[in-house]
Amino acid sequence: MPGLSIKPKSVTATIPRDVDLTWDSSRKTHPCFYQKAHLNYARMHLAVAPACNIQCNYCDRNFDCPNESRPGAASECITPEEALLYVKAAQKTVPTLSVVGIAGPGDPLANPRQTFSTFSLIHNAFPDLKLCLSTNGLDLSTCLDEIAAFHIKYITITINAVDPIIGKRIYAWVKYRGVRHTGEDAFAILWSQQQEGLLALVNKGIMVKVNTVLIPGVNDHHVYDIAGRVKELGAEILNIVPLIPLPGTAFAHLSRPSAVECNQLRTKCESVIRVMRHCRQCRADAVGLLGNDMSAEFTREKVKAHLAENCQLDDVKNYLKRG
Ligand code: CLF
Ligand code: SF4
Repeated sequence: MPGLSIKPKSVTATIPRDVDLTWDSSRKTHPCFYQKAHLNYARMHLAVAPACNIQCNYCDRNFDCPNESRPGAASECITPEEALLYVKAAQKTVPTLSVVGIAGPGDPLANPRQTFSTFSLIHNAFPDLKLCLSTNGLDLSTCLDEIAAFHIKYITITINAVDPIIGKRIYAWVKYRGVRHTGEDAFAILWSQQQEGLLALVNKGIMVKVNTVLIPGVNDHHVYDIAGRVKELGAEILNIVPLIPLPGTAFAHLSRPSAVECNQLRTKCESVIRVMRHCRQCRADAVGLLGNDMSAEFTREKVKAHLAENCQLDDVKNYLKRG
């Protein structure tokens, strides 16, 4: 592993946690981190992150990142400035908006300029909105300062394996510090960075959810081990999401796990970690309550029309001129 300073085995200790995150009452308005909130509080995803730094074997880049979103239609990517205007528009039309997240369509941290420019604009304009991101975790440790600077308090890391034999079947390659790795090396780097990143976030008082894609015949017998390990590292919640087998991917031939299979596994894992049961595998440009996606109302054309009607701000005028 040329150029690597972090060895996978260096992250073995259970964290000495002096921060109890369960006191954090603000999560009661986060629709994903607190189940009851999803009926009353909305989230908005800003699709500003097109690139990815790894290749999961269930992913087709023509679709949204399946780690945190449902394939179906490729998202239209927007700029950070446009993202701010989308949030301004949402303030009028989605009054229950409590969280703004970046979840793709690639990996937010593989697009740090777009991701943190967006969070900076949103944080300055709307300091009361919670900021959230979902990542594969590879570049977490290099982004900790920005994460702290913009008060990003909710982070999801997708962790699909904690064992290299299983992990190497899930990832085709990992690009780290400019070098592309494959096989067990690729997984070792990713897993090392995921552990390091998770520990660092928890020690900063940031709430971490782990998403695990349930892949039949690959990691289904391994999810309980993942649950135990990420709990040791300080993750708050585990979200088991069923594989969506996409045509043209290495896992296209696998079947989608049934709701019964998912729920049995969730119940088993609940003995070691809090488990999310209300995930909607939403799109990278989802808007609204989890059960009521309004993303069709947030196309470029509709946002422009809404802003022209409702706002007189200079930045809006400039945006409309640029058209
Ligand atoms: Fe979005 Fe994800 Fe934040 Fe929620 S979604 S970035 S944590 S604000 Fe939520 Fe959607 Fe499931 Fe994600 S229902 S796919 S868990
Ligand atoms: Fe695809 Fe997301 Fe995996 Fe990147 S992290 S390869 S976008 S599923």
